[in-house]
Amino acid sequence: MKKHLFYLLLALVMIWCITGGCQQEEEISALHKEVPALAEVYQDFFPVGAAVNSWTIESHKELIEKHFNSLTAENEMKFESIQRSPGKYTFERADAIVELAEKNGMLVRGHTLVWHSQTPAWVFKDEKGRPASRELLLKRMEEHITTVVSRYRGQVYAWDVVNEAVTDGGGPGYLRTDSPWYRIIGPGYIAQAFIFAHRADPGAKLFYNDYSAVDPAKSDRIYRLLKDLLEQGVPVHGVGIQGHWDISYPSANQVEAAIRKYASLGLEVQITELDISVFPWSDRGHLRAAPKNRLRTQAQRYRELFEVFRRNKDVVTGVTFWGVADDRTWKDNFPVRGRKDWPLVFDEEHQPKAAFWEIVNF
Ligand code: HXH
Repeated sequence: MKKHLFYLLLALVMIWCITGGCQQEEEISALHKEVPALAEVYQDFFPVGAAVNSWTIESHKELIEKHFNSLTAENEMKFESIQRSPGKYTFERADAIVELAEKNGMLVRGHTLVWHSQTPAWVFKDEKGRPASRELLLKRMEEHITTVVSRYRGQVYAWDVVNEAVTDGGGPGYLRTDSPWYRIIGPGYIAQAFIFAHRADPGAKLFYNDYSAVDPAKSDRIYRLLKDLLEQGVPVHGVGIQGHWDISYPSANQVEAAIRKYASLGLEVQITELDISVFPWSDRGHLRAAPKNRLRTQAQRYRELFEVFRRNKDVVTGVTFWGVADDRTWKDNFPVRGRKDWPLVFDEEHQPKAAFWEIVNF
C-alpha cells in the first residue's frame, strides 16, 4: 500500500515536471538573477551609494553588496557617535562600516564633522559648565576633525565637513545663527573646519552638505557661502545636495538649475541623502499600505531625477540613497513620528520597486 502511494506520487511529480512545473520554478529564479546591480548600470555615470547603519549592514547585507559601490554611515560617524564624552573616541561601529566597504571595494563618504545637531552638549561648554570660549571650541573642533579624518585617511574619500550651516531664511545673513558653532566661533567656523580637514587628509574631497539645496532662495544663500569660501582660498571641493524629496517636490528643472549653478563655481555636486517620500510635505496623514498610484508617481519622479543626474554626469560625482530598503528608513519618523513611509527603491521585502525599474531601464 505504501509502495503504491510512493509510485503515484513519483508519477505525479514527473507529470508536473514534464508539463513545465519545475521549469517555471527555474524561470522564476532566473528572473530573480536578472535584477541588474544598480551600481553596474551606472558605472559610466557615477558611484551609487546607500546610507547604512550598524543594524542594516547585517540585515540588508545582500542588497548592499549587490547594488551599491559607495557607503555612508547614517549616524556612526557623527560627533555624538564618535566622541560622546571628552576625549573618549569610539570608532567600532564606524570601523565596521568601513570594513564592509573595503571588503567589497566600495567607496566611503564620511558624514559629518561639524553640525549643530547630534553633537553632545559638552562640546560647547567649559569644565565649569559655562559656555565654551571661542579658543576652546576651535581647539576642540581641530582635535576632533584631525583625529577622525586622520583615522580614515585613504579610506574615506569624501567628507561632509560642514552640515546644514545655511539659514532657512528670516534673518539678514545667510548663515544659521542658532548653531552653537556660529554663536561661539563666529562665521569663520566653516572655513576653519575645511582647513583642519584638509590638513588631516589632503587627498580627501571636502563637501559642504545641506537640505533644501535646490530651493531657489536657499540655493542663493548656499551659493554665496561657497563663493565666499572659494574666494578666501578655502579647500572646498564639492556641494552635497541632500535630496530628501517627495512625490510633488521639487521639479526636475529646479534640481537641474541648482546643479548647474553650483557647478558654475567649479565645484563637484553629489546627491548625498536621496529619498522620495510618498507624502507631500504638508500631508500629515497616515497610510496602512503604500498606495499604487503614489508608488507610480514616485517611480516617475525617480526616473526624471535620474535623467537629470545622468545628463549632468560631468559634475555629478555621486548619488547616495538615505537608506537601503523601505523596511528601515528615517522617514518613518520624519516629519511625522511613527508614520510609515516608503521612500526608497527596494520594498519592505527587499524586492525592487517600480522606482527601481524606472532608473535602471533607460
Ligand atoms: C539629514 N537632515 C541629516 O543630514 C542626516 O544626518 C540625518 O540622518 C537625516 C537627515 C535632514 C533634516 C534637516 C532639517 C530638519 C530635519 C531633517 O529640520 C527641519 C525642521 C523644520 C523644517 C524643515 C526641516
